[in-house]
Amino acid sequence: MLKDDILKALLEAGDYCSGQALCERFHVTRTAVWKAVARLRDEGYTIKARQNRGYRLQNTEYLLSQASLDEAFAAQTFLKRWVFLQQTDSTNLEVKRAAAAGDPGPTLFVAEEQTAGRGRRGRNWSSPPGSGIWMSLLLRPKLRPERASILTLVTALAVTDGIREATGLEAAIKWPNDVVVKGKKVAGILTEMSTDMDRIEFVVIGIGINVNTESFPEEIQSVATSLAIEQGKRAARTPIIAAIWKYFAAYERLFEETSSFAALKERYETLLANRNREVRVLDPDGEYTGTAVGITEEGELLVLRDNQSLTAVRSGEVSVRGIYGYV
Ligand code: BTX
Repeated sequence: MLKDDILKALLEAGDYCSGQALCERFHVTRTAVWKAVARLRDEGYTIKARQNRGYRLQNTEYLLSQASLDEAFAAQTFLKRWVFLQQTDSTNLEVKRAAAAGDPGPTLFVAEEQTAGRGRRGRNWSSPPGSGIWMSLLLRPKLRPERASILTLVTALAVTDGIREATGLEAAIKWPNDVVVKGKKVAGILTEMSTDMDRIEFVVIGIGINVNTESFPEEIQSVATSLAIEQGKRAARTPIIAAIWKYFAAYERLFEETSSFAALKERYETLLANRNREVRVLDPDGEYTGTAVGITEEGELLVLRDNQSLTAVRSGEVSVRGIYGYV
């Protein structure tokens, strides 16, 4: 589409681009260029127009685009393909469609906005444009299906380390699929899997991160926060994305090669927000409380129950809540 071509040209230029040059480059009229610029502005881009100089894109470090991803991923070898979308229903659904079409992966979809972002068990995931990272990976790992749930833990580790490296914030993991800063949720992970007989056909790893969100819908205000709220200034999204997949590539390789979480356990426990905290385990067979003491090599949360017995809690139907807050 013309507006995407113009966006790319403005990004590459990093300075004013004359209207005439854009017309000639894309073989369109001045009105067409002007209309495309108006559409980009509607999408939230700040584009300055000056007589005799043309158009200039402002605040480019805060933008997500195919060009910014191309640059971020140029030197890595883990991802084979990455796709930026201005809007989609859900990046997890994008992955499923790509997998059905035979995409071998690893392929990453990143969207500026999701109209049907989902959490676990069909819950809604708020994904407005301009403020977050909504992305999903298509992966075809050589793992037994019963090991796939550990990929959620591997991902939580990569997201936490990526956020820490890119922002300096003390992000931590709320087992099994949230990343928190100061006890509030900044990111959620939704892992889905498709199996064929007894092997994994593909895995979808969906990650949602609140980056520059200033306020949240009332129903999640008390549990949700964003990186910008916690660090008191806006953050550029592309470096965070690049850092996360750098860590993921290393951690996932270690996990797949050894087929064990053992090598990652120590780092995971260091970043585990629940550790040594009192937790309530919402087990459908009966709730109980205890202290989270660590993780097993199978990715279960170890809880020392108030009756002094040690229980390994599997993710899935069980939820864990803090006694005094979300963690
Ligand atoms: P979850 O089921 O653990 O969390 C969902 C719950 O979190 C919601 O019921 C709501 O209370 C709260 N919530 C909703 N939106 C937000 C938000 N933006 N920030 C904090 N809390 C929120 C967690 O599920 C997994 C979420 C994965 C989202 C990614 S985004 C890319 C990919 N595509 C997609 O549709 N889902 C994943």
